[in-house]
Amino acid sequence: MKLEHIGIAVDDAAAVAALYALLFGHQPYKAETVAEQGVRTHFVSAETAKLELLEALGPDSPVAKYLEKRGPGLHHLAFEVPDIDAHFEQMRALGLQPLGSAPSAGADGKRIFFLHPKQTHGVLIEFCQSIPTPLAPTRLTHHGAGPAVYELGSRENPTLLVLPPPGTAIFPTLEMLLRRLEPHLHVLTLDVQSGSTASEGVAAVFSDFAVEKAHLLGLGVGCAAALEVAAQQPERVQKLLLHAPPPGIRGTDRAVLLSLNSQAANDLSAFRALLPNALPVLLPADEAAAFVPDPDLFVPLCLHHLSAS
Ligand code: CMX
Repeated sequence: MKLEHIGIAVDDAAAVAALYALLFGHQPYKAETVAEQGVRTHFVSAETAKLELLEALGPDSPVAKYLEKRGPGLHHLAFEVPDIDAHFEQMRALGLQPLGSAPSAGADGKRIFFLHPKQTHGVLIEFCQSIPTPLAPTRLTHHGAGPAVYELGSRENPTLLVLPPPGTAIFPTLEMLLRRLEPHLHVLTLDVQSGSTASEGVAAVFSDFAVEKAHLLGLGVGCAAALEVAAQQPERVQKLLLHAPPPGIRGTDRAVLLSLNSQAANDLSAFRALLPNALPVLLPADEAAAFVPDPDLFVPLCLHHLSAS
């Protein structure tokens, strides 16, 4: 079971956010009102921990009661479970009494329930399950039919431009990956559709989202688009990550060949010559790897490569 987040009751979200930015180097990457829980949430990444700042929406909010009785501070620990309904029943079978008659909607696309701190030696425990909620694209309408762009995370974080295979809708596994990257990065996912090239799409994203430079992540066939962009706009590409490039993928006129065999190192040195300002990183994957990697393995690896100089 994974610790999903730590809830912290706050009476001044802006002051806490400013202090945490100093301590952890990150501004909140998302704020959300959860009327059903009587709270407004602000999510902050502290690298290995996700912190949920909780503001009371009104005097009846459980957070208002908490602040009144105990003052600001640690409020709850939330653990992710694979099946929240089954877990709810399991708690009952153990003789515990989860709050509410069933799991309910929480922040950050989750279904949640709590165990009362009286039952758990003074610690309010939440269980949660992420429920895929379709991402809404921001279409670049003034570029004609244009590519679809999905934006997640704070614009104050470094930008990661994700290039999946053209025409890829954001299906649940990809969405899960993007949401796991969201606390750490400003994530723009570009779905290049027919009628425009990757370079055109990326140029539109750079201008529409006022992005000067970005890391690129090619996924599967999307590696071809990432290579094309990196070759054409090297000054705007910081690091280039390629996951599961199909064998034999080639750059444009400069014929970059990347494969997953022992030739990869040679191929990458050729690529470095082509892209002196970028640091290409070929993430390990076997030939049969799905183009969307396992977030548990991929996200730490990706963050490690992106933070290395
Ligand atoms: N941690 C530890 N103890 C807590 C607590 C907390 N978060 N909240 C309340 N308590 C303690 C109180 O101090 C009090 O202890 P004493 O009797 O020793 O004084 C006792 O629990 C009862 O407190 P209360 O003020 O009478 O509160 P209630 O029993 O009415 O409600 C609780 C407590 C946990 C049921 C209520 O706060 C609740 O339903 N919380 C879950 C909902 C919630 O917090 N939602 C926001 C989360 C949003 C998200 O993550 O998505």
